[in-house]
Amino acid sequence: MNYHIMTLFPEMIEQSMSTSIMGKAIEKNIISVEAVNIRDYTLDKHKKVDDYTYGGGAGMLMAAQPVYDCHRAVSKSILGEDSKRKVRTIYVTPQGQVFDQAMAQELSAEEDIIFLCGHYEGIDERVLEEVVTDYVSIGDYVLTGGELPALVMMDCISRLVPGVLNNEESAQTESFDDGLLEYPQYTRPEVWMDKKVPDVLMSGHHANIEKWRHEQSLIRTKERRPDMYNEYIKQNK
Ligand code: 4FL
Repeated sequence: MNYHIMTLFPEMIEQSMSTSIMGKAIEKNIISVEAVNIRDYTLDKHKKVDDYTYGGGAGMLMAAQPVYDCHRAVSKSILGEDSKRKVRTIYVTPQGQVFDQAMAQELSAEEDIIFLCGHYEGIDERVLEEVVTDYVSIGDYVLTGGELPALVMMDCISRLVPGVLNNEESAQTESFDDGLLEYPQYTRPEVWMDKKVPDVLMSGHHANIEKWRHEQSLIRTKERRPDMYNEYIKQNK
């Protein structure tokens, strides 16, 4: 998996991706991260990338030219000079489809993904029409830029790429896998602050443990995520 992030703040991407599980996956050459500074592509003599909006209103927009030239350069580095193929290009925006585990699963099969991170009030619509293949949001809120959403998506996608997690980590059944939240879990000591670990977990009876965990998942999902619970009931009728 090769990520290419078009941004005005490449250090923000490089810093976050160099640590922990991501850092290891990069060292192992399972994933690669290339943060490209859109500012390097501006033709403006003062290195400006933003401008006022036609029609007025507050705020500045990123201009089409640096974004387009940056995207051309990144695409060329992936595909070579002549290829007509389009590289998956995700514009991170609150105006997109909301990112979820299923989308992460689908994207984890790509060889290359370009993330376009906006700043200011957004990007000139004409260049978006030319380069963007997917508009993706991470939720209904506004941030100062698209870098954090891009990092969130890369984190989520990367842990689905074979070899990024070790066997123990990936074998773990987890929330969203089957459309239910994870059951409660406990480690030593057996009693903490007068609270005892549920007896069934100490019984060694694997069928009973499985049954208890599934029941707990149902109870927890109904309580905390009634939307997910209703969907699960509908699917498993
Ligand atoms: C992107 C917010 C995706 C939520 C500002 C610039 C954003 C965002 N999901 N806020 N991009």
